[in-house]
Amino acid sequence: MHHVDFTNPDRPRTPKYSAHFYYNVIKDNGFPMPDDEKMLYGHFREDFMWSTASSAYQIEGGWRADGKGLSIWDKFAHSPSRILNDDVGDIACDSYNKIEEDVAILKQLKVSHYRFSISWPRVLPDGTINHINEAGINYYQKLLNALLAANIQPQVTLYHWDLPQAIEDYGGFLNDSFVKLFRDYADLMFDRLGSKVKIWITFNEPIMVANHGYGFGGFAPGINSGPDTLPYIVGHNLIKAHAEAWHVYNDKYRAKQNGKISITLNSDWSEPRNPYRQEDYDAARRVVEFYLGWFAHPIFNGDYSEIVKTRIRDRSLAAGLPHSRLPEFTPEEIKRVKGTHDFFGLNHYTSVLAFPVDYGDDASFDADKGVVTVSDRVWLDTGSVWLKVAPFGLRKLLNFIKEQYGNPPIIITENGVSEKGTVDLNDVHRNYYYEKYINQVLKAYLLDGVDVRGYTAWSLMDNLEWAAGFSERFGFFYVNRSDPNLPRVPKNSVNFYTKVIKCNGFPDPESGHECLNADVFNVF
Ligand code: GBH
Repeated sequence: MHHVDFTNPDRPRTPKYSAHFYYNVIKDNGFPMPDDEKMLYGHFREDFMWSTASSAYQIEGGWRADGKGLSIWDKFAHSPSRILNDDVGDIACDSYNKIEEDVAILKQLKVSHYRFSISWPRVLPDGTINHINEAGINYYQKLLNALLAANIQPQVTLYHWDLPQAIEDYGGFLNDSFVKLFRDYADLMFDRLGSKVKIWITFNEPIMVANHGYGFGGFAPGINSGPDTLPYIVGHNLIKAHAEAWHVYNDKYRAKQNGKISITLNSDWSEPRNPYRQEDYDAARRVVEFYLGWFAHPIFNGDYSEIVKTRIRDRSLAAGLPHSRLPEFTPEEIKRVKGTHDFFGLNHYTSVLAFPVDYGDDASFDADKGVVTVSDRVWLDTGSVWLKVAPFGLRKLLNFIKEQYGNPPIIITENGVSEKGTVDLNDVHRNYYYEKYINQVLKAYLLDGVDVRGYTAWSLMDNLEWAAGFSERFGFFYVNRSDPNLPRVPKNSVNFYTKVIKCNGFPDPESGHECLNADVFNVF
């Protein structure tokens, strides 16, 4: 357990990681359950928003129905080898034709809210307000009416990755004119749908758009020609577009419609790989600072964070460039962007262990971050390689947001787990995941005073998991794809989530609280 330096006459002993591990076993006299893994009993605020989510391209289908324009995902999916098994979203879950079925399963879940996204090219086929597709707007009108009739409040995302291809043909997010195009689209949606919507989300997970879409190219539009600069330009325009949409809502619609509008950011939580090494702490911090802070810092605190600015500038100058590869905001822009939030929308799935790595001359987002991440081998696997079960990370991330971004109201807009392979409706792994993660949210709320307003489970039903196609399934409802009617079949977790909702959390089983033996829908 100790390394001995045999080249040194003093034979110095240096503890290895195993020495620290054994030290803790002795100190704890075995393996007691750590406090943060024990269940906490209690409930959330009375008006807590219990939701589940989907997104347009992943569920709607109807890819060319009634005048819809093509999106970058339509084109991407129809290009060879971009999506596993060459799956496409042409039909997906056919939600375009199944409003009734979708609302029925939402009612079965007993959620108070439903988060879905609008397909921009469905309502504006060429991306601009020069041509409005009324049939597309009509679909969302009908969906909203059906939800409200079922007493389910909508949470509407304007952009969940399906950019009109017509806009991409002019450079997409790389073209400054994107800012105005998005503002006009948002304005139209507030005007036409806003009387029925109290929660708006401008963008879902900007980092995925910037980094996967225009950095590695694993997501549409699949661009990987300039990973050193393009993601930063995309991110910059996206932040400005978000701010403009927020201002339109604030100036023109808020007084009358009385809703809230913000952005949804995603982040892993990160711990140091070696908890005895300061460099690993710094690396772990950089993971969250680059992931979440890239967007959260300008919007909540003003401008990019010093950590992000300094690293990208230093690495740019060291490579002989005259200025940083990260664009700069003007002082007016900093002011215009800062404060454009009514809540913090958070997507979170997993945690990582970080350590620093020098990427040398390589110039990209990952190289600028200068970190490699791995998983702890004790974290459970799921149906997605990137997703390991590490519930404690959600509580830590919520606390990080509280401390770094001024204690904002937080809506968790996604959290969930996948399976793949053989279909088994008895998805006990999903019950386990939700129980442990939601309980960490309860701890953040009750013990740490984090202002959590809502929780959203991803996803309502199995759907097109982007580049992984239909192979990874996150749903409460299994969609039988071999039946042309695409029936939604409840998994066991429907029952579990319904009970958590009914109890508004986790009452002490000893309390005999009525929700515990409530007559919730039984799947089996
Ligand atoms: C969310 O992204 C999305 O908002 C949602 O649409 C999606 O269905 C859900 O999560 C589940 O993935 O294959 O190693 O390149 C979460 C962020 C984006 C994380 C894709 C994993 C793929 C990693 N995810 N990413 S990799």
